[in-house]
Amino acid sequence: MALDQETRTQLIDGVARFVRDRLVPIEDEVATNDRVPDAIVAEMRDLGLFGLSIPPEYGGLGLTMEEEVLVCLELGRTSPAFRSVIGTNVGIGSQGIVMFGNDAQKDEWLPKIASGEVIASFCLTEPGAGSDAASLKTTAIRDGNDFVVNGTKRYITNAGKAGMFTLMARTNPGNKGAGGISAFIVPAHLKGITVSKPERKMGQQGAHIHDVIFEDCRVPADMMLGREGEGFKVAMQVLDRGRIHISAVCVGVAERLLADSVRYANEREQFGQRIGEFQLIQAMLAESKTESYAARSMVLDAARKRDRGEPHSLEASCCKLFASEMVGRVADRAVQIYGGSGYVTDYGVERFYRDVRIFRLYEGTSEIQKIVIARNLMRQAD
Ligand code: COS
Repeated sequence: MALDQETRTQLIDGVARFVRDRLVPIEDEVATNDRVPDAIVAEMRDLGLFGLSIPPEYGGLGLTMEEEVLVCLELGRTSPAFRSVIGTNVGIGSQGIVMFGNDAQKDEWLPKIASGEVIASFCLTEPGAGSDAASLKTTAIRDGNDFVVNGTKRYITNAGKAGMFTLMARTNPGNKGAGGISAFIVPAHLKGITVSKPERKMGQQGAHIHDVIFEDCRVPADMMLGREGEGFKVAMQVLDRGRIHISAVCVGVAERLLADSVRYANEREQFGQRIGEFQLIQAMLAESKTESYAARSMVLDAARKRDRGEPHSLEASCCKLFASEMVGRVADRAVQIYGGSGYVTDYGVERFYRDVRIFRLYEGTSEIQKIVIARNLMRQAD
């Protein structure tokens, strides 16, 4: 159920204040140290950010998708690494349980995920299965009351801190396609799980990705999420939702970069006037505004569609495609408007330029979004 107007305003204002007063001032420090301070994580817990999408009966805020988008628009106004701290609990790590978990699974995991006591992580991607997720090779073979899991998952966000994994594995090796895959909740403390050291990456320092290696890891059969053979659909529906969430973050970052660009254009003088007086600079500002406004409108529309219980896979992919590409262009223009300073670390613009590159890759590349959109169009026309 949607929040009443007053509570919604309080929440969004509270997040906006937290971003402005607590996160923006330490963006550079977090990037340099590759670490979000524990005190900040504790404040995120207190604000309820880990439980944005978890139903209130399990201790979360139970936001609608539209409300979650509004929060993400605010969270996007700082380094995306901060959003990543809560991202998997709010999205891909928890939503399999919210959508497909049975009562016992929900009772056990959701309150701890909502409070941030447990970090939830999503294990789909493998060394040989990125965009072609249905070709994943990790197996989960039934043995008595357990499934025995073997395989390697790659680039798994928050795996180093995870208390549980939502795992997609092949329970029927005879079926090499999507139908052979099942989803599981896997407590991170089980024997046979190794998490590698974090990868070094282009941007979003402070957010970490790891390999997760399963070797004869025995997962109790009652940890299966949904029905056997339906794990791919669990993953796809989790991703449909996640793509709206990520799109909102892209819009938030774009709005931040545009605000910074406008401020700089108003201050910086060349040829005896503020650079914002030049029409070529104005054109860049206008293009960034138009595109971020379009993306904002799309994301809110897709979120409302989901809230109404309507199919939204196509719209989620349209948003992810447009918003992630859009923020790349906005970041590029921001560097251009800042000129040489845009390339210098102290100004932070080059950091955002690197940070946003991942948006076109994770939770489905731009090319995958185009496939999803086109297939949906063709199916609708059938
Ligand atoms: N919701 C529900 N079910 C879905 C679905 C969705 N959004 N998308 C696909 N399915 C179902 C299909 O209906 C099909 O079921 P049936 O066999 O019962 O008809 C099944 O899943 C297989 O779908 P499809 O044939 O489309 O699978 P493909 O192997 O062709 O791949 C893509 C589909 C490419 C869209 C998928 O692999 C994908 O999204 N890849 C990107 C993965 C990704 O985002 N990775 C990021 C990792 S997380 S950071």
